[in-house]
Amino acid sequence: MFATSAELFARAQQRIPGGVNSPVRAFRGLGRAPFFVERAAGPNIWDVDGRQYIDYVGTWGPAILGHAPAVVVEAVREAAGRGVSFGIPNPLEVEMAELICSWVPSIEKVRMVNSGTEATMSCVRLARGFTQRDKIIKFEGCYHGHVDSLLVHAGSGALTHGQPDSAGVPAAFAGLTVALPFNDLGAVRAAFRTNPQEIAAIILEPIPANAGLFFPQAGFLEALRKECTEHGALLIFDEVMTGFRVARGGAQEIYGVRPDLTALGKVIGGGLPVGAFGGRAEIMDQLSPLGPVYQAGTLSGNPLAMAAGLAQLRGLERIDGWKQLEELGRQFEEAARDSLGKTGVPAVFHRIGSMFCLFFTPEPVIDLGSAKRSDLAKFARFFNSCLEAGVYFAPSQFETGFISTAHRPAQIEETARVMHEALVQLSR
Ligand code: HOZ
Repeated sequence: MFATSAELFARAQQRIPGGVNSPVRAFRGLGRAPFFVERAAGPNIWDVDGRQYIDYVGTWGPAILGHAPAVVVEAVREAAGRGVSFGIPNPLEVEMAELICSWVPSIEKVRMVNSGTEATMSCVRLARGFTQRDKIIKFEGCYHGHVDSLLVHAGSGALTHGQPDSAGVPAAFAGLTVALPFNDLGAVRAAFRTNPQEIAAIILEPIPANAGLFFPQAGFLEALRKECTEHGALLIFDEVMTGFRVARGGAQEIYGVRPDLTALGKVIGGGLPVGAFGGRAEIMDQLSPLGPVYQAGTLSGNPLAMAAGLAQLRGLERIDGWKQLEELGRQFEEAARDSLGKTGVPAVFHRIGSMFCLFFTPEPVIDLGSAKRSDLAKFARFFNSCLEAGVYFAPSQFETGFISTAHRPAQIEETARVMHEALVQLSR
């Protein structure tokens, strides 16, 4: 039997900064301490205190088939029997590279890394090496991992904890990052004008999902593509969240825009630590040992991670997972909109496929500025009511919810009941 969450958190705070290994897990601003997970299966997690939850965090995205799906567990077990790490090429890396390139047409060559942060960091270095330019454009509220030059007006935990510009990032690095409001094409054009021949790349989440969830306005991504091409800059899509989730070929498939480079993670690792970055062959061939841009990793292409990722991706395709996720997402959305209508709570609901967010603001959310108008006290009350009733949503207004193929309509119905009750309480 494990210690209780309270005991574990007290011990953790003595030895782990803030008691957590990633800040957003600390549940700050919610008036409560985090719970500790004992196990997870399908759509559920159980904490060490014996409570069961319907989970809509899904380990922040990777658990697209639910937790511990048999295909993934079996693949990892089988691969582990043959060795857990080689540090030399293995056949599964080749299979993974071929699968990624065949599902995402803009990716002609790909390299595996161990996290989304490594993937975006490598994209930026490669873009700088390829274009021989130093500056990059990013968008406020987009979060690309904890890369120095990308922790400027960042989303996710950095935003939740009020540190969108991290200490420890030299001003000289941050000075090379031009941060602009999302969906503001005029600002992008002005940035190209005032930094002629200096912008190496634009990096963005094509569907920003780390400041809540909002969408590119019609024509925005296409216009970014055009601006980059005209100015000799690269277009980098960070599809760590959306890749293989919103569609088989990610957000770029939905919007029909071809980036030069793409960063991937989460779903491709089946829950193991994995990232990847890829794109046009002439750019990727600038990487060492072919080219002058250095990038490496002892555990990159790790056989367990490759086995887990391949099993998950193939499993998803076998069951036509994206269709199922859309149906579950639609059911969830109908229930949420119905409750908002009945209770009159001023809120904006966003969804694409199995990703969703409920912003506690009456105004449209199109960028970080509008997302930040959300009522965080209301969010905290909603989150806590749902958690107490056995539904676990992401512990921050500035995160996205995820549905998995393991969620059944009955669980969505139960979630709808719990959400409705929480909204009724908020409306009083
Ligand atoms: N939004 C983050 C990942 N995209 C949450 C995970 C974390 O920072 O621990």
